[in-house]
Amino acid sequence: MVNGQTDNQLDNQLGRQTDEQLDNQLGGQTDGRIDGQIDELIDKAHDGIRRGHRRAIARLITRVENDPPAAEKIISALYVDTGQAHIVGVTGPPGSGKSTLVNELAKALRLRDFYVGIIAVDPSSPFTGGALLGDRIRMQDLSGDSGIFIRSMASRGSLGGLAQMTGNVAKVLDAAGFDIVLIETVGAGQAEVDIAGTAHTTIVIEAPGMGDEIQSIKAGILEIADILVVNKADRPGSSNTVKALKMMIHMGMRSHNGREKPPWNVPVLETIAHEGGGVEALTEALQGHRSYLKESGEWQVRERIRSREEIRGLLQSRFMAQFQNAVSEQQQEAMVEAVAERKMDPYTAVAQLFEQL
Ligand SMILES: Nc1nc2c(ncn2[C@@H]2O[C@H](COP(=O)(O)OP(=O)(O)OP(=O)(O)O)[C@@H](O)[C@H]2O)c(=O)[nH]1
Ligand SMILES: [Mg+2]
Repeated sequence: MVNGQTDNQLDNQLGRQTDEQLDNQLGGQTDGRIDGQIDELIDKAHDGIRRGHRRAIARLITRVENDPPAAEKIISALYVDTGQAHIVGVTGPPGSGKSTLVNELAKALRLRDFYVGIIAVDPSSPFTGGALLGDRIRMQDLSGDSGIFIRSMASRGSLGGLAQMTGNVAKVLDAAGFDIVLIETVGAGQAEVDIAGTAHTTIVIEAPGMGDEIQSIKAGILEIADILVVNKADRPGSSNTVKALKMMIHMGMRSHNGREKPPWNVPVLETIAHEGGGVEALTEALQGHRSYLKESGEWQVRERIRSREEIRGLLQSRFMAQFQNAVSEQQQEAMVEAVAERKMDPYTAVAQLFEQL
């Protein structure tokens, strides 16, 4: 690999076509010819990143993102190979330094000989417009490393749920032999919390300043943190933020009425991401959390929760699809009209619609 170039740049230079160009040519259909092609890609993914099949992995991911029937086939074929990777969610407010930290974390993990996949969800947030370009530049020093694979995903226009899509992309990387998959999302809403649900470990990043903490609590994001990071520790107020977060974790533990969990003390770490400060300690904490999950049995518990959610999600989409097929738009609208005008109650409407299935 040539240093400092993205896969796409390399492809263009080498006169190859990008995934999008190839896929457009093929019309995104799923006829026999393309299924044959998918079989070939799946075979390569089985051999995985250790055999250098980057292109096949990239193309499979494009398929998973853009072509639901192909995605079903791909995930079904690869699923048996998944379950090995440590899936890590990295979330936090816009501009808190997620990408910079993911970048440094990936480098530290590579030094430990791990293969690292990175999924950046919606990196060009409206808050920090042009961030995608910044990410590209920052991640340039990673793209020359054949043990690192970076993929950006836009949340808008993705078919199916974002969490489902992200989970599927992570599965392809898992099956292809990546040891760790880092998923960066802006911590702003339910979608991010859902994505954290697909991760074994969730790292929540904050920056010094009270505003951020209050925002996080509103979004319920502290609840999902396995590791808390106060990045930009070079800025004033960092130790106060650490203190405040530790206090909130403590209170959260006391008021927590949920499932009994084996003890894990959520560490609150300080980092200076753009200088690599504190990244070693974060890497250790990440490894520590993985060991904790494995040794306590919590890994299997989380896998079970995730699998249950996933099956439910797929069932829901399938029921809805079946419903949309069975009941015409006009019939549905007629019911809406009747309920809005108080000619029918919503329960009766649903009962009648259900009978048509
Ligand atoms: N002073 C200081 N600046 C930092 C630190 N870490 C990152 N930055 C800077 O903060 C800015 C935002 O960093 P990003 O890594 O893009 O933040 P992000 O959370 O990924 O941003 P979005 O993806 O847009 O939400 C960049 O200009 C970084 O160089 C740090 O530890 N200290
Ligand atoms: Mg970012």
